Formats: sequence, C-alpha cells, structure tokens
Amino acid sequence: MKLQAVIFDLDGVITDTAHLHFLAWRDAAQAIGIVIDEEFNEQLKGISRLASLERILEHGGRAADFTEAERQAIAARKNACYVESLASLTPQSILPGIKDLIVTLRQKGIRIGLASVSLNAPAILSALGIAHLFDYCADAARVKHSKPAPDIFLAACDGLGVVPQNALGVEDAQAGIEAINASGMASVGIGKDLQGAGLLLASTHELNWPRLAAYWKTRNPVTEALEE
Ligand code: B16
Ligand code: MG
Repeated sequence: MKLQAVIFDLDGVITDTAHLHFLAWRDAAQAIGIVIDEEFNEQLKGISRLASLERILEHGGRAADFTEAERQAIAARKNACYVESLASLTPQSILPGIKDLIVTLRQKGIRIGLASVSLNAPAILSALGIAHLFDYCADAARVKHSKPAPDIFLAACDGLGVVPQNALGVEDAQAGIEAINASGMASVGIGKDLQGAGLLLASTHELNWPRLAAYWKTRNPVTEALEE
C-alpha cells in the first residue's frame, strides 16, 4: 500500500498553543474559584473545549454546580480570552521541521490533512501562514464523537479521498493516538509516554520524510518493495 496522505493534529504538532489554552482556562477557572496549574493542563491536551471544562469542574469539586447554560458561558469566556491570545501567533510559531516536512510531502504527491478538535483551527492555520498547504481540514464542529473516537481522522480521510489504510496520522496526545489507531491509519506520536504509537518521536525536530518513509515501509514491506 502506498502512502497517500498524512493527517496532522494541530496543537502540539504543528504549533504549541497548549500554553495559551492554559492561560485562558486559568483565568476562566479562577473566576469560579478553581485553581489549575500547568501540570493539570497536561490532561486537557487533545480534549475538546467542553470536555476540558468538565475536567476542570471535577478537579475543583464543582462538577454538579453549573447548569448547561452556565457551562456554555464559562467556555465562551475562556474562548474569548484564548482567541485574543492567538494574535501572538506568527509563521515563527510553527514547530521545528513541520513546514519542511509538509512541503516535501506535497512534492511527493502525498495529500495533507488536518484533524484537530479545535474550533479555532482554521484561524490558527491562517495566522501561521500555512492554510494553503492543506488539502483538507476536517471540521471539528461536524464531528459527533471527539478523540479518542476515530471520527475526526475518518472525516479527514474522507475529505482527502483516501482510505485510512493508506494514510498516516501524527499526534501529541494519548487520546489522539487512540483515535488514529481506531481509524485504521498508521500512527506517529510526538512526545513521551504515548501508548500504542506505531512510531514514537521525542519532538518534531525528529519528524522528517526519511523517518516517515522508513516507518511506512515496516508496515507495508511487500507492497512497498514492489512499488520501488
Ligand atoms: P478550542 P488539537 C485541541 O487541539 C487542544 O489540544 C485542546 O487543549 C483544546 O481544548 C481543543 O483543541 C479545543 O480547542 O477550544 O480552540 O475549540 O490538539 O486537537 O489540535
Ligand atoms: Mg494535540
């Protein structure tokens, strides 16, 4: 099977917005008397906005204290603060190696997709100046089940017109690796302690075409040899 598409997660793979998410959540949580720190924030990586709020309320022992409308208002406050902070993003905010990899993949005719659960993903790609390099971005608002369900990766494959078995996904969160594996795609993890990643790299510094090609070959040794 030939590699036809690479589908990227956004936060933690293409750029690091985790700290901006943290600052916005810290402000929103503080307003309802809950204190969170950067260590706690690790749990929120790759998790949707409302699921993140749920975890923060549980952490503060206030899971039963808010109506649906109040939760929406807290999430809206966090998002307003987060969106304001996105003004600090520039093309220099792209993580090392990512732009070169995307350009190389495109030269090889491999399609590029995005599978982020962030509703702000299109604005972030535009701020980074790389929106035009993506052939398809799955819309998190139209996906029923968030990561670790495979839905967003399957939606990206569908939009790119490839079957998951011909695609590779790149993620920095455990929920994301589980989503990729459940979709039937090959998985590449960025970071440490990611269970089940087909290929695990410490950082995007190590994410390049030779590494991806070698990993793909180990998954598809016979067909790759025939295609060479
Ligand atoms: P928003 P990813 C995720 O991005 C973040 O990792 C996570 O912390 C955030 O809560 C989620 O997006 C939703 O973001 O509030 O902007 O819709 O890793 O899936 O690219
Ligand atoms: Mg991520």
